[in-house]
Parts: sequence; structure tokens; C-alpha cells
Amino acid sequence: MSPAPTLTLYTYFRSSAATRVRTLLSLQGTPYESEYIHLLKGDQRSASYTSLNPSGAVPTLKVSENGEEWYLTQSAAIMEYLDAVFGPSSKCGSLMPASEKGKALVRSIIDVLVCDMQPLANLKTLQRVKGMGGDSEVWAKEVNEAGLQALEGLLKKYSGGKFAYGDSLTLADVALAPQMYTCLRFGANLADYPTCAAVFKHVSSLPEFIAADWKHQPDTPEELRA
Ligand SMILES: N[C@@H](CCC(=O)N[C@@H](CS)C(=O)NCC(=O)O)C(=O)O
Repeated sequence: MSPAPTLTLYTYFRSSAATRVRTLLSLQGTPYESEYIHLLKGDQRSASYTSLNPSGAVPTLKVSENGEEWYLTQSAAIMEYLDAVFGPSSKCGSLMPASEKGKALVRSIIDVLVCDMQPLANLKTLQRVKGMGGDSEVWAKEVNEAGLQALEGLLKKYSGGKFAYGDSLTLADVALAPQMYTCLRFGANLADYPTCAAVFKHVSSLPEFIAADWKHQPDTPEELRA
């Protein structure tokens, strides 16, 4: 049997996309090293970093195995890879439901977060909105509230109350919690989305989620630490 791949995560404390990956690694108990990419200083746009991640964004996962290194980008792809490779033998087990229906529904919740919400209010989008004379704070609040509306509709149907899908933890929760912090940051009132709020309250209090959140990272500035 070949040894397990070793992992390095390119991360930034406040990145919700990187937080998804940190949360999953924390739940699994999978060891990894971190490389810190300071988004406000523009590290993500350096030639050395874009040669690893042509999107100029975090996260990126470096996988070293069999004497080779390869780089995986996009948080949803990284979560699926980690879940498939490390999940079954990890502390938390696989976080994808066994049924095809369950997998597809979990993926649909993840896509609202990863495709419909996060990119509309990430750093470069907000900088561009501002550059075109718009109010980036108003924009960020609006797009996050629209996303919450959609999520609430899905979770009302599929959540058992404590988790985004059904009655146990899935990758949908891993994707949801970091985006809820973003929603709060931009002034969304979570009380208007009670199912999302209840799930967020429950999962964000789990120690593995706290260990991965934006307030508890080695690169979190002192004044923002919890
Ligand atoms: N679809 C990508 C999005 C990655 C992304 O937008 N990351 C943000 C941080 S959450 C980023 O690195 N932004 C850099 C920038 O906007 O310049 C993923 O899910 O990994």
C-alpha cells in the first residue's frame, strides 16, 4: 500500500473558501501544513502563486504523493477529493450521503454557496463594484441576502434542524458555516432565515468548526482574534 499523500493548504484566515477546506481537514483530523497568502497585500496575484492557481485565489491544495507534487484548486473540488481519499478512514467518516439523491441534494446546497453567493462578494468583485462607482457594502449585503433566501428555501425542505441536509453532518454544513460569517459581516439579519440560522448556530459551535474559523488562525491578526 502506498503511503497517504501529504498536504499543504494555501490559505488566508478570512477566506470563506479556504475555511471550507480547513473545516473539513479539522473534522477529519487529516494532518496538513499551511502556506499563508495575504489577500489584502495581493499575494494571490503574484506570478509564483498564479502558476499554482491560475484563478489567483485561495484555497489551493498541494498534494505530494509517490515523489510527485500536484495542485488542486477550487474549494468544492478540494472538499470532494479530501472526502473521497481521506474521509472513509477519518475521524468523521465520509461527509457525503450514500444515496445518489442525497449526494445530488447536498451538492445543490453547496453550489448555492460556492457558485451563487461567494463569487458575487469576494474581494476582487467588491473592488470592481467600488471601482465602477458602486457601493460595495450595499452590493455585498444584497447578494448575500438573495443567497440566504435561496438557501432557506432548500434547507426548509431538507434540513432536520441541526444540519443543512438531513440529521447528520455533510459537506453542505462545511460549505455553509463560513458563508454565514460572510453574511453576518455584511449585515444580513440571520433571524430572517431561521433554518439557516439554526444550522449555523449548531455547527459553528462544534470544536472542529471553531478550530477552522476565521477568528482562530495563525494568520488572524491579533486584534481580530476571538
Ligand atoms: N471558486 C473558488 C473561489 C475562490 C475565491 O474567490 N477565493 C477568495 C477568498 S474567499 C480569493 O482568494 N479572493 C482573492 C481576490 O478576490 O482577489 C473556490 O471555491 O475555491
